Amino acid sequence: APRPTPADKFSFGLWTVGWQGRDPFGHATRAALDPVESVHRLAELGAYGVTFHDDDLVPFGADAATRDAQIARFRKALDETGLVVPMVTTDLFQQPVFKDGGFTSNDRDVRRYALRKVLRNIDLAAELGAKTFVMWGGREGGEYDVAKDVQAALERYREAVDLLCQYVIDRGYDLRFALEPKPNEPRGDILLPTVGHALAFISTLAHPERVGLNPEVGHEQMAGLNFVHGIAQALWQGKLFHIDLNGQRGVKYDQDLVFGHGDLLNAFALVDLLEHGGTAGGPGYDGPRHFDYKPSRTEDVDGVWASAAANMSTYLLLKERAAAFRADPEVAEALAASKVAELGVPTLGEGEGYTELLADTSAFEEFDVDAVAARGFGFVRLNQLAVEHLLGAR
Ligand code: 3MF
Ligand code: MG
Ligand code: MG
Ligand code: MG
Repeated sequence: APRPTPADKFSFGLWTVGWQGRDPFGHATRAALDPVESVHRLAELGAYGVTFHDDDLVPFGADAATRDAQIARFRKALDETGLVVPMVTTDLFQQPVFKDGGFTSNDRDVRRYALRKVLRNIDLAAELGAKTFVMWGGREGGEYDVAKDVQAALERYREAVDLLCQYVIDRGYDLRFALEPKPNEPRGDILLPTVGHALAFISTLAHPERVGLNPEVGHEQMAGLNFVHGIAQALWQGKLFHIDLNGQRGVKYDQDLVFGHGDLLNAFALVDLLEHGGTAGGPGYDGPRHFDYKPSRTEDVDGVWASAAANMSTYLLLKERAAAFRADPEVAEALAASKVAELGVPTLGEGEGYTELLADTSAFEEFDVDAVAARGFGFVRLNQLAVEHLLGAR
């Protein structure tokens, strides 16, 4: 398998490789990892970046001296390895105080405390040179429809994000926010459950240009949605600020499998989209390829690093396969037969409006509905070529 290098821009959260395997039904199966060790191991494996929640790096409630010492150790590891911190995120979900959410808790004191916690973490993100601040509102939601005024909650969510944007602008930080949608888990229903909900929410903000998305493969697939479609829309709207790559097998709990260990064909199309963009000149993605996966609790510590490496090699293999797909003349011919590029041609001609369209008898009066309806698009042949490339059979 191809060997990853920093130029591939692979990054991992401390909480991913550091996951000890604790789940609602079972105890931890692995010892805790020191963030400093994780930085060294990730660098050896070829990653370029590491990300973290405030509480992954510094234990919640630690005093100022402990916090400073831990940050200093981490910085030293970054300097020694050359690893960067492209993104920092916030933990408003683990501590009991956030059991009904942070920005949208029914308790106003909790909301004010959550904002203070995040402001402090934003300072740290800027200090470490992060360009993206991710917010996953894992506890923003509920189980009981009568217990949460969702309109008020969205108002408070907006109030929080507006305040954080204003803070970043006033401090002159080169930092953008990325909201991470998820439909459920740990709450029965989480606010901003999908890419679409989050995009609509962003359009209501005071500084919408500062806020984009960090979609996760498994989160959209948990809702039965097509991740590639979600990413394509986020790119089209200029909102793909960051991405969480992993694997998920259908509508069930959040599996956080290795990238590609879920819907492999969708992962192939995703890498093709990120690397090559749309066929009609739509943009690709040049940000970090960030893995938000969990080494399964069946694995020992060697399995942790093997699974971290697996994410990167799967991505690189898919990238190779996607390039081969694009370079294959038979694929080019099948794409043309399927009129894939024709969708990039505007439906109306240059300077044409409805008057000209109404005057065009070839568009309607003389249009041969039956002949066109009888014509196949050849999509299955095209998809089979993709499968053959994916399987290394071409
Ligand atoms: C949960 C998640 C989160 C977010 C993280 C922000 C703990 O399903 O995906 O990981 O990714 O909080 O980056
Ligand atoms: Mg997740
Ligand atoms: Mg997940
Ligand atoms: Mg995630």
